[in-house]
Amino acid sequence: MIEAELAGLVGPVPEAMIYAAKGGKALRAFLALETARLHGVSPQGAAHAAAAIECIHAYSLIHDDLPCMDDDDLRRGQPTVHKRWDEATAVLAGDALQALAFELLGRLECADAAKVDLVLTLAQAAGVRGMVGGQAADIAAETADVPLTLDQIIALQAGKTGALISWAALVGPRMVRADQAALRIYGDCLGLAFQIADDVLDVTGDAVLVGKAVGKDAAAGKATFVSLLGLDGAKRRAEDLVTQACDALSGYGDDAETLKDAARFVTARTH
Ligand code: GRG
Repeated sequence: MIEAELAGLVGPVPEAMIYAAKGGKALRAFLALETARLHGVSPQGAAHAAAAIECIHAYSLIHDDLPCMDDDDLRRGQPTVHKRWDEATAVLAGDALQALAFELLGRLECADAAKVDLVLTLAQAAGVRGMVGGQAADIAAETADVPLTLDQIIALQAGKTGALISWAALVGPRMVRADQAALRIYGDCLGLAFQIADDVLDVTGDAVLVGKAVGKDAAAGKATFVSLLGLDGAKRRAEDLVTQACDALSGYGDDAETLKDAARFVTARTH
């Protein structure tokens, strides 16, 4: 979809945008489309919301990989955008993906009140109260005198990783102005389980399968779910969260099986 949006544009920035949007698991798009389906919205009807959240995600990965942030050469097994092109292209491609996300939401076909809600809440999830705030806290923690506590890490990750996942899980009820309570629990638990699984993969994962460098957190002496809970404790916590996420969906019956499978995949994944 992002490729189709940029059809006809030439030059390094649109090429880098398409490159960065490809090759991922598309978990956030899947959550948007599946929760839309649960609320009677077709894949076509929710496609712009699914593409919007993947645009924000792709932008965050491009910027996170920059030398001024995590300084990574590989992402999804391929050179990162600033390595494949250069830093200016990486910054601009990230900026343009963020702008494109809101353009896509603006073109979503749903009631105006639902559209405003989706735009507002995505801005909050991506911004200083969400992903950017979490990323800033993570960077600050690297040079702090005292390591973060478990509660502080949970709060940080709820912003850095959780906010976009939670937003994606609420696309369905938001589009039709339905009750959000069950999917809010599902999304919040899934987001935290996802981050714990990421910390576990940083310790146990194979760099080739993960598609990026592993072992960076331990090398940097960072407090993570694994350093605070131990490897088995972290895995158990992630499993408990997946169970909570699945239990929250009981009211949707068999219709929610694919979302439950996605939650189980998050802790079983190798990449
Ligand atoms: C630069 C503002 C800004 C924020 C960056 C998302 C993020 C914040 C940093 C990424 C660092 C990181 C690897 C966090 C762990 C969780 C995460 C977002 C992993 C990547 O998401 P996946 O596994 O990626 O869904 P794919 O490649 O499948 O799309």
